[in-house]
Amino acid sequence: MKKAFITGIAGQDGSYLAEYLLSIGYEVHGIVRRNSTPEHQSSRLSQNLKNCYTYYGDLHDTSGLQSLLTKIKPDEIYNLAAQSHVRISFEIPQFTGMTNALGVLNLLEVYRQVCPEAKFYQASSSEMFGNSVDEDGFQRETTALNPVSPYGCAKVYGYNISRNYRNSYGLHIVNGILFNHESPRRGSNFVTNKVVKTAVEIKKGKKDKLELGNMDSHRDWGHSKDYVKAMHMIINHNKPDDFVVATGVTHSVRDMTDYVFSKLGLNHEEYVVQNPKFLRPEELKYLRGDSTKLKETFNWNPEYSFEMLMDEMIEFWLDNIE
Ligand code: G4F
Repeated sequence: MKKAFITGIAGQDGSYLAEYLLSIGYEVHGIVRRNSTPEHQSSRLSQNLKNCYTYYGDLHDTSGLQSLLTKIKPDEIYNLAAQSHVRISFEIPQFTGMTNALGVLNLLEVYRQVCPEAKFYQASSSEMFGNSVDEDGFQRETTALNPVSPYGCAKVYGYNISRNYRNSYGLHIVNGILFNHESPRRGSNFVTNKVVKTAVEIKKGKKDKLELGNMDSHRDWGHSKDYVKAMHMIINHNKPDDFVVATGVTHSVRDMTDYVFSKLGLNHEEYVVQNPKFLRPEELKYLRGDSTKLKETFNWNPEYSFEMLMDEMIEFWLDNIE
């Protein structure tokens, strides 16, 4: 039975990845950060999953990581833990840097010393591109990295140090450069889930407006379930490499909002107001990923379209808001 170790196992991607690996016969171990409300740590991942074990841990606590990796001896390590909110990274830039940049280095060092025969996946992000777009309107593995947020800058460090460890020490380290990916498990302060949840609350008479920031930015939105399968393919490639994971389809925040409200029989223009508090000091305007390398190497194709993704999220909130 192969063993996987997942940081960020209680998050959207961590929980889907754990479920996927369990379904294909893995034993799964993962760390969650201790906080004062335990419900936050178990809301996405069922506590009764067979062959799944969680521990308190943190990317800043290298001695804890060392004893866990020594004990577990995983075959695959997935580093998904992060301060994952871009706008909030402007409010807590140092914490974001310590976690998303130095946290990667902490884990790489423990891995290199304790279980260097394992494979290592680093969760890199399309936020690293910033406002770089190739002439044909896509971002891909060769597109310049010009981050526009503390989050993006820290992720570039994580990406580069992972490549550096791969090249310097001959370790099997890979980067998945994932474009935005959502699901009903997405935190409700990310724009898709915020729009869907609030639109359903408006539909059910519980709210009368939706406050948003910039509605003109474009994102390439896929489903987290499709993307965790890509993570598993990427880490198991015969040679360690870096891959973009994206749908290749982009929508503006305005179009996504219009889609959701229309599905509920509402006109978004009657309810959406701009609140400057949700604007970012510098904005990443346009993302559209080219996953040709991933598709040609693994025959990966997303099962979910944008519409299927949004419809699943709408159904979830219709079922879960009284
Ligand atoms: O949903 P978002 O907060 O996602 P963002 O910033 O693109 O980051 C996500 O995707 C990255 C991959 O590129 C990940 F690395 C990262 O961890 C995260 O998963 O915002 C999407 C867009 C932005 O342009 C933002 O300015 O929506 C715009 N927006 C407009 N109003 C809003 C809001 N975003 C949020 N969160 N809340 C708003 O009220």
